[in-house]
Parts: sequence; structure tokens; C-alpha cells
Amino acid sequence: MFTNDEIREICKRFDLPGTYLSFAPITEGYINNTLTVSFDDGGKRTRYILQQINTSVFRDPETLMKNVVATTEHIRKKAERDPECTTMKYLVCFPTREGGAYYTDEKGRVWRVYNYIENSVSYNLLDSAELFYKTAKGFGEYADLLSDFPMALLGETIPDFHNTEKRYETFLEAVRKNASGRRDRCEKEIAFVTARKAYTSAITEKLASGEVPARVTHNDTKLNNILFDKDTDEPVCVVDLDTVMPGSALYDFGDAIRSGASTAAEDEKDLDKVRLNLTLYEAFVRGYLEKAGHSLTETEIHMLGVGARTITLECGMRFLTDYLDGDVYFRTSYPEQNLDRCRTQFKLVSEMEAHFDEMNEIVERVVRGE
Ligand code: GN1
Ligand code: MG
Repeated sequence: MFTNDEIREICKRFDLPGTYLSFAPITEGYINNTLTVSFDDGGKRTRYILQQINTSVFRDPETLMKNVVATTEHIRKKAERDPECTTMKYLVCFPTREGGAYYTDEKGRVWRVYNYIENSVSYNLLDSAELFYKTAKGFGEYADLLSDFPMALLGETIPDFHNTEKRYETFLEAVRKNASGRRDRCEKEIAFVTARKAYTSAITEKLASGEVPARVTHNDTKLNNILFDKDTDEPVCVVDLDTVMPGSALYDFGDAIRSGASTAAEDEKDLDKVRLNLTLYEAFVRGYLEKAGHSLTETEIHMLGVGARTITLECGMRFLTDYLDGDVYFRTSYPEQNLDRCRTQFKLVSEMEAHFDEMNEIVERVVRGE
């Protein structure tokens, strides 16, 4: 997809020490194009992350990069002042030779460079409660590090990103338009969503009334957006910072549950394999509340289960919307993948409905210190 000469030229625009050697693509992530680039720096091989930002998804790269730079700098300064405040590494942006945060090439493509976290691995699925507990502590710590970041400094990189009510309207519009002509193939899934319209306002209404506070959140806390150390399996860095902006902790909690407490891949075709693992759920609740619980309100804590259910429905609805639109948003590797993804999410919603009382009891138990 990219040539070596092309990537070398792009790297020249950034203030990176050493000589460019090579690049390799990273295929995780449904939105941006991500590469590792290797440099020879006085005999030492150093890698960086070079990313082409998907500007049809992120239409305002200027605001996006302002958010990314401001929040990564906030964490960097904090960690330099008090190394004890974080057990993890953190991303930093490497500026262009002109001192900018990103580079726009002659084809209009937007690029940025991050440090590469060596010896790390990410998971799309796990079944270890211990590891998921650590995942929760990692995301919880990240939330905590940004809890004193002045929210007014952040722009909305994707307006109404987790406004589930608006997402529902967009979904209905996609059903009406039926741009892909695939509507007949997903009537059952469409009905699944419309029967649950009431869920879509569960959080948005409380955010609007102030009952649930807006916070600086990550907004994409899917399991593979946290890296683990290959040797110790400790969480080592939270990545994918493009949607860091004002949001709700409920969505961050929920997105980690939907992606990490599932027993199957996001595009698993055999829905019998897709279950909500309550042991993993409990592990995440424990880790998250341990690290971030002190800053959450009682309402937020009691709504954690609602957060999981809402974002899982939202995510399934977004996959279904994209399926109806003709796969224009999420990267897909085969034609029905968005429908498969949608079905796993709806299976998880059904699982959450069946176990909703247990999910809430788990939270109450953890809060009581049991
Ligand atoms: C996308 O970029 P990635 O793969 O981490 C998406 C998330 C979805 C997720 C579903 C900017 O995340 O919102 O929850 O796919 N990111 C954006 O797997 O839309
Ligand atoms: Mg990602």
C-alpha cells in the first residue's frame, strides 16, 4: 500500500534522530493506517509509530492533534514531576521539522509520529481474570491521570461520538436510505435495535441534566487499545488517543467490557460462542474502581452496568449502520464483516440483559468491599 521511498520521504518531515531504515504495517485498528518505522540512530535501532490519520473519519486533524498533544503533554509533565503517579509508559508526539504536530503531504494525507512501545503486545480476546483486572487498572489509571485536565481545552474530534440517541437517528436514516441495498438481509437486526430505543437515552439524558458528569475520557477503550509488556504481562501503555475528549466514564467502562469480557472475537460467526464472561466482568469492576473509583460519583458507579449495555448496543448499531451504508466507515476484510460484528454485539446485549441483575450485584458487592 505504501512504498519504502514514500515512507522515507514522509519521515524526513519529522524531527527524528538517525537514518531511516524500513517500515512495517500494523493491521490492528479499523480507522487509521498505522506503520512502525525503524531508524538507525548511531548503531542503535529505534522504532516509531507513523500513522496516517483517516481524515474522512477525523475531519478536523488540527483539533484532534491539539487534544492529543495537550493530553500527552499533561501526562508527560505529571510523570516527570512525580514518577510514582503512573506505573505505565505513555505516548508522546514527535514534531515535524517546522515544529508542527502533524504533516500534510502533497496528496493531502495527514501524518503524525509517536514513540513505539517496545516489547509490548495487545490482545483482541482474553480469558484471564488476572489480565483483565490489570487492563482495568491500566484504563483506570489513564482516566485518573487526566482527571485534572482542564476539559475546556479539548475540542470534539468527532462531534456526538458517543451520543447514543444521535447514533440511533443516524441508524434510522441509514435504514431509510438503504444505500447498500442490503436492508433485506438485516431486518432482524434492525428490529433488535428499534425494540431497544429506550436504552439509547439512558446516559445521554443524565449527561444533559448533569446527573452524570462529563469528564475527559478516552472514548475508545477497546481491549486492544492497551498494550501489555510481553514478559511481565503488566499493562504498559494506553494507545489510540484520537477520541480523547469530553465524554462519560460510563462509556469507557462499558467499551472495555463489551470488547474484553466477551468470550469470542468481535466478528465471530458462531453466536453460541459469544457470551458475557461474568468472572471477567467482576475482575474489571474491581480493577477500575480501585484506580478510578474515588473520582466517580455514586450515580456513575451504580450505572456501570448501564454503561456496558448502552455502548454495546451503540457499537452494534454503528456496525449495522455501516453495513447498511455499504462499509464506508470501519475497515473490513470481507463483505459481511460489519453484519457479523453487529451480531456479536447484539448477542452480548442479550447476554447483558439476561445477567443484568448479576452485573449490578457485582458492582454493589465490590463497592461494599466484599
Ligand atoms: C474503532 O480504531 P479502533 O479499531 O480502535 C472505532 C471505535 C469502535 C471500534 C469497534 C474512531 O476503534 O469507536 O468502538 O472500532 N473508532 C472510531 O471495534 O470510530
Ligand atoms: Mg485501536
